[in-house]
Amino acid sequence: MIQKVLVANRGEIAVRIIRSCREMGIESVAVYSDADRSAMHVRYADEAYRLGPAPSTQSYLNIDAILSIAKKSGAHAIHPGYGFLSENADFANRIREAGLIFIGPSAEAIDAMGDKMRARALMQKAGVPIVPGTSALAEDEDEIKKMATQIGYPVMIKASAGGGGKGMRLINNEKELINGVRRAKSEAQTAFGNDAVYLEKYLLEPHHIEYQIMADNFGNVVHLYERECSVQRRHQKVVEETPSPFLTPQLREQMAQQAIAAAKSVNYSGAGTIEFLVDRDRNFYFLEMNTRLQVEHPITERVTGFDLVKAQIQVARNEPLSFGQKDVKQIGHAIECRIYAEDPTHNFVPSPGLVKHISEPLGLGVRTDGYVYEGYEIPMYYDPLISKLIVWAPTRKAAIQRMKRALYEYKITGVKTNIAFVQKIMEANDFVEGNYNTHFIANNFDFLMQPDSNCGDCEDIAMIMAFLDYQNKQNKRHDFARQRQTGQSNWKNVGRLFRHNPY
Ligand code: MV4
Repeated sequence: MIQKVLVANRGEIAVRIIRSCREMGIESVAVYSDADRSAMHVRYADEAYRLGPAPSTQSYLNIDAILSIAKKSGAHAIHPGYGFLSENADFANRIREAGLIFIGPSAEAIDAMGDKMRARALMQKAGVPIVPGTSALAEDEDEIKKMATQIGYPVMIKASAGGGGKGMRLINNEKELINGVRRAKSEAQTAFGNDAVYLEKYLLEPHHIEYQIMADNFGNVVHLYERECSVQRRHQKVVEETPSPFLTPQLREQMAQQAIAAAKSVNYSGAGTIEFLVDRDRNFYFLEMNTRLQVEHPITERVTGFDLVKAQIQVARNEPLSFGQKDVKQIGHAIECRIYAEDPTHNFVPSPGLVKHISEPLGLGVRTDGYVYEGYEIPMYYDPLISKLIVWAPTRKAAIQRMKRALYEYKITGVKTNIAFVQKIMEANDFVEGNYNTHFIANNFDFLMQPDSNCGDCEDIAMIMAFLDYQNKQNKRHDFARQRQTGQSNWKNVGRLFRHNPY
């Protein structure tokens, strides 16, 4: 039924999906923009087809182009990955109308969970706790004021068509309310073409904890435990871990049951994630449901041992899940650091460009899901994620030590990265003690932005590379070759030189 899959994505997730396809004996079809002509997913796939120019709207968001290639290549199914069209109900519908299989949930489930007010109403009906708040806001300003007073300030205004932090506005008192609602509606109309907004009680210092769900077409819904995702910068997750150091065993089980109830309430099929906010008194509330595989899925794969992409394809093949709830255990502790081509010293501005050198960590309990290689040009058009560094160890303390070791080994020159930033996160007391929430980065920003002692190595490497480039440009290749013949390593000498006498 599914022997050839078109991967409608790029970067690390496209490589990740192609790997599972190859292990399943399924042919893979890559699609690429002009900026991705020499990208790793193009090399790894069995076939590759050009989508169009670099801008996403003309390539990875171009439904007609993707469907045309699916037809031309004879693909049986399309995997959307995450981002791009992965939560676009119209894309799912058009794939099925074309007689192909969309590897994901029904368009109805995507639609329902994409409308945040509708999702809240569905969850409330299913008995899943939601944040105290309103459904659709009244037009009348006095009515809105009454609602906000009933909820209690501070309140959050949220866009129904928003999500992931987009279209949110914090209101501290009644004076800010009406103007805040007007602006939130206007911004929502501009951003999403839908001005519907609603109010929620603002939860102080919450944790952002999500549950992985896997469901098949036969009513089987299994949870694969939680991921702690509170280390975020401007709604961009940076570090995720499982198990969460904040959950008690009882709370873990309670939330798991509610996650399953949430999935069942929309007849969910495939991989999905139920996001919760957990306040400092350990009350938990449904936040959003993501109807796609998430960036941070590998930490769940590592502690449970299940390949979630394979499970997605098996469900899309209309097979029952190959595992039941009794087969899902949390073994050990896994942490993921997202490695971005961005410059923390310049407000995390993206840092596309030529990768001059990359050496990735290996060794016991280390996995990197990436797509960047030496000589690759990181394009400016897309998300600056270079890779995810995932480590596993028997305990949280050992996992942090292993992550610090792996980050120390991770060397990338030619572009700026956030490696030094995430190294500091691993050293921060609140993180090490497991005593942090969604305010962690804001509360520790000065410490996290301190120049890192380890970073000297990165500078050495960069300087060595610069020196070697200089030397080569001075046509001193023969010197280098001669030194190699005499066994006198240029690298060691240069490294020693720079380590103690930086410019
Ligand atoms: C909230 C909240 C506190 N109270 N809602 C929604 C989208 C998700 N990415 C973050 N969201 C939040 N919703 C209520 N009623 C706190 C968050 C939140 C957050 C908010 C602002 C800045 C960073 C944040 C990180 C995680 C969670």
